[in-house]
Amino acid sequence: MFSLLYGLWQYMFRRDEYFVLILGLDNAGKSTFLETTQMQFNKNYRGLPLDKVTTTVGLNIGKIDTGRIRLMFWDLGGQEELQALWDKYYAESHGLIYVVDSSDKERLTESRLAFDMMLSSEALDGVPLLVLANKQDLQDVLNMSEIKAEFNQSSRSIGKRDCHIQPVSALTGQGVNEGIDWLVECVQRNSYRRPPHTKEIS
Ligand code: G3D
Repeated sequence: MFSLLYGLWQYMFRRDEYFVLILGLDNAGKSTFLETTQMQFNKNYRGLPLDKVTTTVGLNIGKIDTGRIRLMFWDLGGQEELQALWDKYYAESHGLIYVVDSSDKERLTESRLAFDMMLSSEALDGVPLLVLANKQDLQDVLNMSEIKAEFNQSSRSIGKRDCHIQPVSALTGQGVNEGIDWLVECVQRNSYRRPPHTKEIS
């Protein structure tokens, strides 16, 4: 009886928190994606107009609540010199979002190499991975097959973790909800490996 009541109390007053890293090259659209995600998921969120959002330098923090789950985002700068800081956050993360600029054909391979370097860290083993093919609202961008062909070269480092490529536009919001819904399901499914932080709802 006690455990039944305790379970009910936990269900009603506690929430699971998962940490999600947002990575990718500079200019890929990470800050814009974080801002749009918070606007779409948080009622009453008052953020910046998207044309005032500036590139991620250092760290942006954000959060969304969906059902009884809270995702805490760490959006890290993608400039080459800042990529060296990414691995400081790996051990604590429950999910990964990697943002690719679909309009930047010249930097596609550079983006895939940074992605490979990221996945070479054992600290990320088994962590669900959402790849966002961003800026799909623009004309003449790389399509999904072109992006998949490039990132398929990393299939060994992706391994058996949950992985999904989602076409999005961080600017218009297209595809953002679908991507986040997928990730929420995966981090929960992976919680036997990376348990969430459980917090009381205040
Ligand atoms: P970063 O944080 O990864 O460095 P930002 O990238 O979010 O600062 O975005 C870099 C530029 O790309 C910004 O333009 C931003 O408006 C634009 N951008 C981001 N996402 C999209 C998208 O989905 N579609 C389009 N068309 N543009 C996008 P500026 O001009 O401010 O540099």
